[in-house]
Amino acid sequence: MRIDIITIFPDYFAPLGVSLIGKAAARGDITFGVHDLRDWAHDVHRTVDDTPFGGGPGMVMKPEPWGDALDAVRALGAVPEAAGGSGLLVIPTPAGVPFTQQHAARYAAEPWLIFACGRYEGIDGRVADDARSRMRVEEVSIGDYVLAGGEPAVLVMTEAICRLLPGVLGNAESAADDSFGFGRLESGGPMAGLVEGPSYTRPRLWRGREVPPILLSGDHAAIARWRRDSALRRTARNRPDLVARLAAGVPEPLDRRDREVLSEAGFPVDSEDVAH
Ligand code: JD2
Repeated sequence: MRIDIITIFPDYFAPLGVSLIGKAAARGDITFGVHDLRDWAHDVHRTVDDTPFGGGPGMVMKPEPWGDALDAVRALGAVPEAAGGSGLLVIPTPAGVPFTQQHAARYAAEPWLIFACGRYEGIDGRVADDARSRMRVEEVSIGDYVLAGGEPAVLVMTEAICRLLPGVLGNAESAADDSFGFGRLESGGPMAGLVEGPSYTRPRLWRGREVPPILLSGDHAAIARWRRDSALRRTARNRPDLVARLAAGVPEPLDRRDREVLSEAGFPVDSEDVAH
């Protein structure tokens, strides 16, 4: 996979040289191109921003450097990592579609991603419209809070995408674990639609606190049920939005025990809404 990033802060992407992503890049499983938008500025001061038409606070990124940068980076499409793909342009913006695990999985299957990092109050709206006339463009948001620019969003998305690439995760079983529990909100498996409960490792007794004894029982069916109960309780506590989906039978119908656990957690679930 090839990932190109256009930014006014190339140094922001030093973390891509570290950890699992850094190793995958060193192996050649991922190729990163980080490009300074100011290389395509049109004046000696390398200006990339201007005042907003119609008034308002702050500055807006000028379209000309972005148009030229995207044309130049798009011309990299002949490189081997991107062969066969036309490139998908991803533009982080607080006004975008919420980025989810499903986006991460879909992006991980692309041969070539191009990220456009805005700053100030964002990029002149014509840049995305113009790009859309020659490539696929998606505007995405990593969450309902306001960042100062797209760079941290691109680091977040890159991590979510790259950990799904074959061979990037240290151990094969962690990738297989994605069919369970959280992150796997839509993906099926026994924990689909739930956040995970806590996990435990040695020592069995720490600061007077025991690991839940069921986890040491060797009874795999009982452990699976206990973990689902634990996940349901944490989902009830932290994610009422997900409980509402579960109550509607999404992504899987709730069983009798699920409804009992949710009810005890203060979320009575109407049994008429669920399959029996
Ligand atoms: C960005 C800014 C618009 C005010 C480029 C913010 C984001 N979840 C998210 N929160 N904020 C962003 C994000 C992404 C790109 C830019 N700004 C600052 N934009 C209005 C301030 C500029 C994502 N993804």
